[in-house]
Amino acid sequence: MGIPEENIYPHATGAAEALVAKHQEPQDLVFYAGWFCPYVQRAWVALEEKGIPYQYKEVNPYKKEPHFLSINPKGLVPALEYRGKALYESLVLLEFFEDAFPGTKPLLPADPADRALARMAIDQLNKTFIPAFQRLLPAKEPEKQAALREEVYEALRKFSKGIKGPYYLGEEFSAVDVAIVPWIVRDYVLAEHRGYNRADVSPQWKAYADLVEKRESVLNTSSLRDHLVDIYDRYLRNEAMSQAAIAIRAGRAIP
Ligand SMILES: N[C@@H](CCC(=O)N[C@@H](CS)C(=O)NCC(=O)O)C(=O)O
Repeated sequence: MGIPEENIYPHATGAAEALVAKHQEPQDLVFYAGWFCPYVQRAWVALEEKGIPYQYKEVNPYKKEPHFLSINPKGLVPALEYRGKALYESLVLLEFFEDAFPGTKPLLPADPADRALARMAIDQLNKTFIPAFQRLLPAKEPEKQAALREEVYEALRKFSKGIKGPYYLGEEFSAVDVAIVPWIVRDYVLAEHRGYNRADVSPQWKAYADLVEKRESVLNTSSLRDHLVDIYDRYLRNEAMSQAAIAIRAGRAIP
């Protein structure tokens, strides 16, 4: 018996569907992706920003098919194959793109200390905002929602203080923006169901979020909201069976 997530809508829609259609030719880099996944969108936005050639292959990671498990034994998207090697973990993939394609537009600053600062901001996001976002989704009682919403706000206020503007590191869209933007694209779920409001975080946050979600690479890698509703409804009812949902329920770190 499988899990309900095995029946998610099978492919990208809207602008993302058009982009997928342009990336079907065989390439050295095969990108195993799920249209709905924020971690996939990180890697996908980076590929687009850098103009790296890739072949897009849609995977339903909830089905745990043997071929996909042979690429990523954790059974998570995104993953990729590059010249006979299998790689995964969205943030590792961002670093890989920087290292393997040096002639492309950099997403990390040139100065080593500035690179470290960018990585620290990303690390902080992964440890605070993203788990808080994930914990707020299934919270039902109003008091619990208020407390968890505050955790989201606190993480974002801390992040906002570092925004140089208009993007996190200044004039250039960078890996820090890539690492957070998929959750900005999806924060309407918290706004519609959990009382979240960008303006309640801070004016800097609202201006930043309103800007980055309109970036071309972000729009082009976003599917229509229609089929995301099913996925997020399961999170909101606390019935999701993804590895992240199971980890959050058990009080463990998300994989
Ligand atoms: N830490 C991983 C997380 C990836 C992840 O959780 N992907 C989800 C989809 S958004 C997945 O593949 N889930 C399959 C499952 O939960 O079984 C990364 O950064 O790439």
